Amino acid sequence: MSTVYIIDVESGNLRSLTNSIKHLGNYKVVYIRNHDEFEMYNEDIELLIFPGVGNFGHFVKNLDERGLMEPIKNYLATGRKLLGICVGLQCLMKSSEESRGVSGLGLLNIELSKFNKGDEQFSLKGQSKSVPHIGWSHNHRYSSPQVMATMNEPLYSIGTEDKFYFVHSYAAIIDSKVKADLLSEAEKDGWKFVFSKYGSEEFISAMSKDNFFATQFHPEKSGIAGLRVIQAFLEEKVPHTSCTNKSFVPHSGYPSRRIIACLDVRSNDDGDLVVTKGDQYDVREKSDTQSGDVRNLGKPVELATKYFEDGADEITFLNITSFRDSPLQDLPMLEVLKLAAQNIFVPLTVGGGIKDMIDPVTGEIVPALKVAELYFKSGADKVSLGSEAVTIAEEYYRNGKIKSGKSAIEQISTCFGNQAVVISVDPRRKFIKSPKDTNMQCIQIFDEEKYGPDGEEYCYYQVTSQGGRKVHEIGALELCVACEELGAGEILLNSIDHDGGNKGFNLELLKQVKESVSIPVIASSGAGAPRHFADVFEMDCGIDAALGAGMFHRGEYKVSDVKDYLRSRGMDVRFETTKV
Ligand code: 1PR
Repeated sequence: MSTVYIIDVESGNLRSLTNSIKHLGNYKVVYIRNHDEFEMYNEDIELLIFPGVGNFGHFVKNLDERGLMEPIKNYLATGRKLLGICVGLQCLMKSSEESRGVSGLGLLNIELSKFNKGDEQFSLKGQSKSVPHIGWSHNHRYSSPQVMATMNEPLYSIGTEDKFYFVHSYAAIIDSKVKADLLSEAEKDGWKFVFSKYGSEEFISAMSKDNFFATQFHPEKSGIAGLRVIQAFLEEKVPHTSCTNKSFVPHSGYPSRRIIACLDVRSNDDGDLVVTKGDQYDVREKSDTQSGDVRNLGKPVELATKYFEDGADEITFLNITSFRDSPLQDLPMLEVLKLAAQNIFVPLTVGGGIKDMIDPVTGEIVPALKVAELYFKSGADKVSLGSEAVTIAEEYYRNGKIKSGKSAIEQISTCFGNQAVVISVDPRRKFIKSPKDTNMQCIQIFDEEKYGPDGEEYCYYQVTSQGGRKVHEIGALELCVACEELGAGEILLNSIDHDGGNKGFNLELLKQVKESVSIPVIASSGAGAPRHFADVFEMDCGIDAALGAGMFHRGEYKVSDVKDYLRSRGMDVRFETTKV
């Protein structure tokens, strides 16, 4: 049995990486957390993985404090195998705009820069480019025709047909700083590069020299295509024969439309954890013949696995009764995540109860950061904050928009990266007679049939918390703007008015919010048919992810039906049919 060693600086989800390695064969996985552990295993290490998430400076500082920089440098010099992932690729560069004054390992004289929100390619379509870049993208070329000519097989099985999951704001972007000649010099020195594009910006997506290999994308989160890449690294074979170096073709630079399956989870009256769904957040059966029980639509892990196999690009689990305190080690979703992460190799988000909490057993205050960390260790890639985000945004406005640095959004994003923090918003429409009646930005209603019950011609979307139970004097737009400012990386935008209605997403609300933030917005609530997903993507305001719940749970449509439909409308979606 071979052993795979993984550098663990406790800043992310290593469970998925470990699971993907175990899924591929009979491997033992050992974590290396500090200098002493590195030295203890050093002579035995033949396969080393160096995964990184979050902020460049935070990650490098962590490596430094643990005395790992030198051992990694020395290891590389011996020519043994190493796979760097995401910030694990970035920190091999000289530096990053993200953390001025912090030096990486400096294998290449490259400074990473941030994606440009004002990308012309997006502006031409009247959209702003979302940053971070979150989603599934192609790789579209190797560095130069000369390098390609020397290659008979794709680098570590990275071909052009497959899409890989990226989540990052900074990259080795080929621009005036990272000039093409710098790369050709590196090529002469034996480096090979693979490039991807986000909008008009081209960046290094993977690179390799001798036994060293690194990817900006997350192979452990890239479905079957990603598993093949890890397998190619572990086994030094290239099993995917259908792509060749000749098959690279330029692609648009727009990530695929993401289809997310969402599972609202809670205990039913017998105490079993079930996936449920209602309308407008009421999840109890209503018909005369039913007893008012919690609607049971299946088991969380079974359903999630089915959706993964059917092509879901991400899975979201929401603990909808999180306002009831649980003992820290007994949070119901921890087990769900651990089991789900064993066989699901796309990003997993968990929400519900990510807040400072009091452990009812020990009476101790547990900070939200610690709660989030438990979820990351159990297999989550992102955590979603609902009620806590409302409290944080209210405080932010009360304090004259001054950041305290102490909020859960700021703390989790600093440690685990902005991409790891999703804000789940539960707004309900509020009609008003005049914009003067509120401080919130409102929407004018032009269609008379849609006026409020007393003929109101304006509305805004008033935020609720605790699953719609508590109403707040803050609008969805204002909440999202504050959370982006504080470091959130993505918005999951529900709409109580549309939830469970099967009549389509709330386009008016989605447009209003997306036009005010530059982080990605996930459309949620109301999906009842594949055409509803097309409606939201064709709105062209920059929304590239949409979520369905009830229509999938009730078996009315499969994820693949939605993707087939979108493809028939000329939209780019990820398809994956083969096994590793
Ligand atoms: O406030 O941080 O503890 O998080 C609680 C989380 O649980 C929030 O994300 C909140 O949206 C969610 N939640 C709370 N109560 C309910 C409920 O239904 N009673 N679910 C609930 C909200 C919204 C989506 C739903 C879509 C799509 N559900 O998850 O799946 O609306 O549904 P559809 O496609 O069937 O229309 P905290």
